[in-house]
Order: sequence, then structure tokens, then C-alpha cells
Amino acid sequence: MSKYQIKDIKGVIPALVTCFDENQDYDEKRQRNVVSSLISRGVNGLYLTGTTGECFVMKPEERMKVVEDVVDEVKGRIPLIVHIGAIGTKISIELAKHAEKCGVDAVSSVPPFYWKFSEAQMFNYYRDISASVNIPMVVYNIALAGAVGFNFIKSLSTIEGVKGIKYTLTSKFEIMRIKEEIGKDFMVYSGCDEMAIAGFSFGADGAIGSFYNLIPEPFLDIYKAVQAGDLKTAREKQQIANAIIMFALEWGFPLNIKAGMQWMGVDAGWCREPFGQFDKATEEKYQTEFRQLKKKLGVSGIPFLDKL
Ligand code: MN9
Repeated sequence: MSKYQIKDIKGVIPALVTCFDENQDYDEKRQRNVVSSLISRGVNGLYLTGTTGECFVMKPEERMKVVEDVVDEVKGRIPLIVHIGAIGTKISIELAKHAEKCGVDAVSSVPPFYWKFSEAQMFNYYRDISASVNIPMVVYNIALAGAVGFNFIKSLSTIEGVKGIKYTLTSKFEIMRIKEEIGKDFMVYSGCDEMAIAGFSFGADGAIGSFYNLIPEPFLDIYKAVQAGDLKTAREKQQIANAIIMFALEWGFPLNIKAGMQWMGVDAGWCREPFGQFDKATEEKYQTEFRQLKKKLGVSGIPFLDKL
């Protein structure tokens, strides 16, 4: 049974990396370690098998196994949202039902993509999945899957069960509009970690993103600071986080996240092909450059930097 209501799923939520071993197999041991380490660092929830979780290079059974292991590791300590997106409604429904049975708190999905489905087809996709489970659906709006516009979001919000949106677009002002025109109880999760301050300022309830696997600390501070009306602190923390993000983005995603985690002693394993991997020399070069950035920033209190 799910434990948290959608209104209680808020704050800083890592889009959890999925751990693979050197043979490209899903690695339960590493996965459990990553989860418990993130919980000890104070994250407010986890978003499983999404973009960062490499879901589209995984088989449905593997995605299900990740959900089972994470649910077992978390034991209700923080809320869980599971991305069940696939191009076919039938596959998504199977994943959604399985996630519900495991006891997660919400499901989420990108719209079906690749064939440029019409809005009517996408609407039916969300309608059918939502009808198949009794836990809320969070629509995932991201350019990679073909971003949907405000009016369509409004229409999706009329589906019973659709209770929020993960908004991974740079048009953050629409978060305010969603809250005003759809309703303040319609949950909004800001994507684009480099704009978390904007997301929270425009009224997002939470933020879901990849860098919260690596540097949740400044974002937990930003979340608190914006809520307390302390934009100065929020801006300072965002500036530090962005220096790290901009630097890391140049090496390719999600390799950068896993490499960074490795450096700080949280072993998330390998990425799945075709993402590839860094050769030793490249990784050492990045690490050296990062140490220089750390010196330039001159900050402490961010474990990733402290441990470099
Ligand atoms: O919101 C992630 N977006 C993508 C989810 O993966 C495209 C973000 O967390 C970004 O990885 C991050 C870096 O641009 O903001």
C-alpha cells in the first residue's frame, strides 16, 4: 500500500540513477547502497526509472526489479514516484500496476513518443493508465519526449488520477500559470536543476532531477531558503550548484553523474550501452579539472566537493 499522499510528496527528489555492473547487468547491491546513502543525506523522495535512471535501455522486468529493491530498501521512509513511461500503453499499464502493487506512492510518465502521436492519442494513453491504478499519475513534460503545451496540460489535468506534472522545461513561468489556472493542489515538480530556484519561486512543490543524486545539499538549502523568503541565500546556493552543473554537463549525461558519485565514494556502477564509459585518462583529467574548480569556488559543506 502506498503510504504518502501526493500533497506530501515535495522537496528535493533525485531522479535516481539505476546501477549496472561492469557486465551491463542491473546491480542490486550498488542500487541499495546508493538509495540508503541518499536517504542519509536528507533527500525528500525518489523518482525511479526515469531519464536519469536510463529506463529506455532497460527491459520492463528489469525496471520492475529496480522498483522492488528500492521499495524494500526505503521501507516507507520517503515517498517514491515511479516513471512507468513506455511507447505502448499496455507496457506502461503493466509497469504501473506492478509499481502500485509494490506500494509506491505515485506513477509518472512521459507522453508516448517517436510516432508523433496526436493529442487525442496521448490523452487516451494517460486516461487508460490512470484508470488502471489507484495511485496518482504525474505527467512528465520534457523536450526529449516532445514537450506538451499549457492547454494540453490543462486538458490532461481533467483526467481523474492525474494529480501533477514534472515540468522539465525552461519556461518556468508556466508553473505559476498551472497553479493559478489548474489549481494550487495540482502538484508541480520542477525539472532543469540549474533553474530550481526559478521553479520553487514560481510555486513548484518539489524538484526532480539528476544532479540531486550528486549534490542534493545546495538544493535542499535552496528549497528551504525560497520557502523562508530568503532569495539571497537561494541565489548563492544556486550559483554554486550551477558552477558544478555547467562544468559536468560538458562530459555527457548520465556518465557525469555516475563518475562524480564514484569520486565521492558512492559507487553507482556503470551506465548501460550505448552511453559508453570514460577511459581512465579522461576521467582523471575531469577529476583534476574539478579539483581546480573546487579551489576556485572555495566553498565547503558540499560532500561531493569536500571529498574530491
Ligand atoms: O529534469 C533532467 N533532465 C534531463 C531532469 O535529463 C534532460 C535534469 O535533471 C537535467 O539532467 C539537469 C541538467 O541539465 O537539469
